[in-house]
Amino acid sequence: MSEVELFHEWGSVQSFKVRMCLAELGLPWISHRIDLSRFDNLATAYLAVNPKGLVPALRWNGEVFVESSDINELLVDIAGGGQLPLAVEERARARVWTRFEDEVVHPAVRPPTFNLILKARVAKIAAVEFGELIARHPLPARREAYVAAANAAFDRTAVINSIRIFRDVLAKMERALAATDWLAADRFSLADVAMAAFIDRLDRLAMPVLFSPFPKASGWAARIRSRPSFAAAQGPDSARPDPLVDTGLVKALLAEAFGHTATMEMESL
Ligand SMILES: N[C@@H](CCC(=O)N[C@@H](CS)C(=O)NCC(=O)O)C(=O)O
Repeated sequence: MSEVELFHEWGSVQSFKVRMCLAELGLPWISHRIDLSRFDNLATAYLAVNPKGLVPALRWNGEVFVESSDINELLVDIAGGGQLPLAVEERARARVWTRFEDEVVHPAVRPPTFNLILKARVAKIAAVEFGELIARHPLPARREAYVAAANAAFDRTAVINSIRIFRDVLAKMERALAATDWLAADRFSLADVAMAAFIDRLDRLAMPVLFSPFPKASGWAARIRSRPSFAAAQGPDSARPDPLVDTGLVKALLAEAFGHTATMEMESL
């Protein structure tokens, strides 16, 4: 079998999904780290791999595949089914979750990640160098968002909006987990892989309190965190060098998101 090569960043949510899938399937892979803090995703060599300048990208049999959810389905096929395939209707349900992660969860994760983790990183790059680097971004929307975010003050409104979405996401998971042991079925699936990346990011953002009104989602998250594939997807600590977020600030944002009686309100959901 041809070797699987993954172009990825350790601190990227969508790369996490693919690394966890690889670990679940027990597929060996070759790692090409694309250091997003140095904007290696915009280097000519990487744009030749993925002209969109995004990670992850997977090279297999000389062909490049992008979009983390599509990559994970391909990996299941490459592994010859592995442990992840489910009954037809369960597979359809799993796709609803992976699309939800791509279209709702990942976009919601970006403002807190940028404001609480990456802003400090961007601030370290000299303005001229940053301008030159970001001008290479092939996606105009991303380029403009980076420039705006780098120059703007901390975007409290966007972060609070995301925190409210996170709570709704956990409420949705709670409802699903009342029906099945895992998100799409009574068996672990790509749905759980996709949402595991969200759990890892909530942990990195120091927002465990969001779980407190949701016992089933909390139990699911504990099961997810204890899977060897979760640790494998996280990679070594040294690979994720961003400083931990300011927990005092996160607490204040959580209180603002839910009112000053945050815990009470969340428990009544
Ligand atoms: N829908 C794509 C999204 C890929 C994506 O946005 N990746 C982020 C990291 S999680 C990235 O490459 N960011 C770099 C940038 O925006 O320049 C997927 O799921 O693969």
